[in-house]
Amino acid sequence: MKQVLLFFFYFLLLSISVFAQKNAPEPIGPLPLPKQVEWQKMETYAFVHYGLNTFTDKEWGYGDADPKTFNPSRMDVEQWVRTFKQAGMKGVIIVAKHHDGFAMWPSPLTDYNITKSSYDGPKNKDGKVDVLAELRRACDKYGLKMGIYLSPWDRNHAEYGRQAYVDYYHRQLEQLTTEYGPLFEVWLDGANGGDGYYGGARETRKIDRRNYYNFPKIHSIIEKNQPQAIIFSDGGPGCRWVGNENGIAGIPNWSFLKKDKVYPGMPNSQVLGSGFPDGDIWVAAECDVSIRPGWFYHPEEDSKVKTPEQLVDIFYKSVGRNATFLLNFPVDREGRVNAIDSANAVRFRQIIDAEFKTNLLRKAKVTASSERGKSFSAKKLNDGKWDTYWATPDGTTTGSVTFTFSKPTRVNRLLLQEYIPLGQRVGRFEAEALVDGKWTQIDPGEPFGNIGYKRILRFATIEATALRISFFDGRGPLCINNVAAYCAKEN
Ligand code: FUL
Repeated sequence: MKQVLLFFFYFLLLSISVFAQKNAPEPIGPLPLPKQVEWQKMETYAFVHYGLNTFTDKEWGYGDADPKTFNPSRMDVEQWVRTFKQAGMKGVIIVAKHHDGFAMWPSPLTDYNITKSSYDGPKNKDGKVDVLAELRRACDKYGLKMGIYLSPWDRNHAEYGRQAYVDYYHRQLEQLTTEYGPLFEVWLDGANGGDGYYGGARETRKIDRRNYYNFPKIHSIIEKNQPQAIIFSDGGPGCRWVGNENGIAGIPNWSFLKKDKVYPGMPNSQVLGSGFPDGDIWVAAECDVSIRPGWFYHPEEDSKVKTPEQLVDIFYKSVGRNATFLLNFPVDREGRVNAIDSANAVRFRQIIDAEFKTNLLRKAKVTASSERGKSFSAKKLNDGKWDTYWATPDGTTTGSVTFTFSKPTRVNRLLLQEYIPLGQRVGRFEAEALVDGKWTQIDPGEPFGNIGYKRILRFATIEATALRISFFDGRGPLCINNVAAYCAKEN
């Protein structure tokens, strides 16, 4: 009898452990919200800086320019969106109000708005010119998502620095988040230079960056009216500034921040490039960069538009390092995306599409150092599906996967993705290639770093018979949903 019981006991233990390994690994926080995962999958989206500065040749308007200065000659919002679409952008964030306080929509709260300008374009449902309404229509027509930038700093408003302005800002936000349809992102800029027109006072006003705007209230307005929107700022909570305006994410790049250490306009913003490996909130990085030196259009920068190759390089340093790529287009004085910018952005996308056309690992034989069970086998790494992944058993936080080609194959790109709905886990990885029968480390010309949503390595073309990737310092069992390799045309 005792033996029978013992047998049953062992049988029970065995089935529990087998059952456990069939289950997905436990998530390891901090975790992204589903909307943060969807946002990161957008990868590239456009930014539009357009307004009085475009006509006064400034980057930071003082807040005193006559609204009549805004005078586009051939404005065409559909042309912007068509261009973004061709450039593979999945959405567009428009500067609804920059630091000069000029509203690009008919804000009933201020006269410093588009209806007082020289613009005579298509009208909104109330018979008024409204650049945001035009953008909404164009985005719907071409299937792009829309977002807004509403500068907290306002150099025009007489009450700036006092409570009345904060109420005004909250009411502007209330209107923008209720009248222009679904927004995928709301951009809260952290810049503040202090001085401004301020209703004619022309003085310097200091605010307490952390508390003045009442960020908890701002967040609650956005969350109430646009629950799907990602809130951008230096410290999130939806996504974070990467700490520079060159489009370059750090290596490694953790999607975590420490809640108490971050806020818009915070000092030491360089920590934002790599995040915190031991952070307590999920706030992935966004790389904002302009296709020209300035955010606004300046004719003398027509010869300084980033080339398609420079944009490709930024793609690898942003999307390829676990961040998103927010590419700014300074709309010109005609009211269009300038022809040079448009041609370079579209060519950029053609190059990217060509470089990632054929995944050479799709048909390669794949093996792993360990597997969690059939549902999480190594085969999930190259099945082309986002929601299936290779996972290691509980307690196994390192491992390697090997892809063997049927014949020696030329490669120069390696792409890796973690299954981020369960957290970002891999601390470090390395990649090797079997060349002429010898395992040699791949040289990406930069540290391997970590992975997250996506990591892409570029290296000189090698002819390999197999590739091996080793993962270290996992924060739990490994969950990798994609490994791909490509051979991009070399210049
Ligand atoms: C900065 C602003 O000061 C720039 O003018 C621009 O809007 C950029 C995207 O953010 O903080």
